[in-house]
Amino acid sequence: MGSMDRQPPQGAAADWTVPQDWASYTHVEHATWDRLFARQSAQLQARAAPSFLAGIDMLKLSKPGIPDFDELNARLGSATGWRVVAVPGLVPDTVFFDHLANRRFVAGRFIRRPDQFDYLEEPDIFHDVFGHVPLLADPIFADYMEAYGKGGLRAMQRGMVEKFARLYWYTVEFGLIRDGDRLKIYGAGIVSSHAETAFALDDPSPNRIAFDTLRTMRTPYRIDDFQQNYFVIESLADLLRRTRDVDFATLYDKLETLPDIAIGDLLEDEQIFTRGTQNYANTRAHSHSIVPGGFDVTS
Ligand code: HBI
Ligand code: FE
Repeated sequence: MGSMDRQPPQGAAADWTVPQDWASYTHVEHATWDRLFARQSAQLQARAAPSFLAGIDMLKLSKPGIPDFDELNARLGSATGWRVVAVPGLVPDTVFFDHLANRRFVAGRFIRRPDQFDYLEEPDIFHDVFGHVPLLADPIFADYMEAYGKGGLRAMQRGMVEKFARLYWYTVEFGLIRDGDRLKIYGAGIVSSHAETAFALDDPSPNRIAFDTLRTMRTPYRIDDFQQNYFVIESLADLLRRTRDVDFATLYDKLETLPDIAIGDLLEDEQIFTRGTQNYANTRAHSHSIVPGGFDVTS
């Protein structure tokens, strides 16, 4: 997480954006996108939220390979008014929130190397665009992301960014959604990860808990491995109501008195879809180191 006074690197604009420079991608880079896209689209047919699947078509442009942001933005813009802008990497929180508040989603322009096909620590263009853009074509989720950006700017003034970022993590990145009597995936960190797509829905290890705004903000998360908790929303409209239409000042007052909830713990009075064994977290020999402010993007 960057401090407020970090300056954009050379070649970046004041708002940290850079040109995508689509013409400079190599054949290998386009082929990496196409292979990842084919594998994830197939795996997600029965597992992703219907609104995510509907949005995947947004990424099928006139040319194969990595999406050209100009062409993508013409389509996304007419669907929901969102745009994708390229940035050099992680941007400071204020810059990130300000882009979201104005319906601009920041995306890395680089793609993982072929030897990083299955695991990468920082978000690349496949995570950022395949993972995030399909739902930005949904009008309700589009409003949620704008509201999140506006809420982030207010959270900064309250010194609550760390807690507020947990809301993003457990919804936008690692959220599950109920679909009839089944659970489906909508979080970008899951849908862009081949291994976590299976783990999040099928593994007995993690807890799957009914989403609650305050509860997620009290729950730390791990950036170096599969999640120990997934939070389940009822619908995108319900998520929007429980975030945009609540007074965060009241929630922050409560957060100042309530302790964090230990990462694998469950509360007595919450709705639980799956009581996890936590076997994976407890037995795995961890090979990935924790990168402060970093991202786990397994795929
Ligand atoms: N920058 N490029 C980029 N992508 C992010 O997802 C991102 C960021 N900067 C800050 C940030 N996320 C966090 O503050 C959010 O998780 C709240
Ligand atoms: Fe992401």
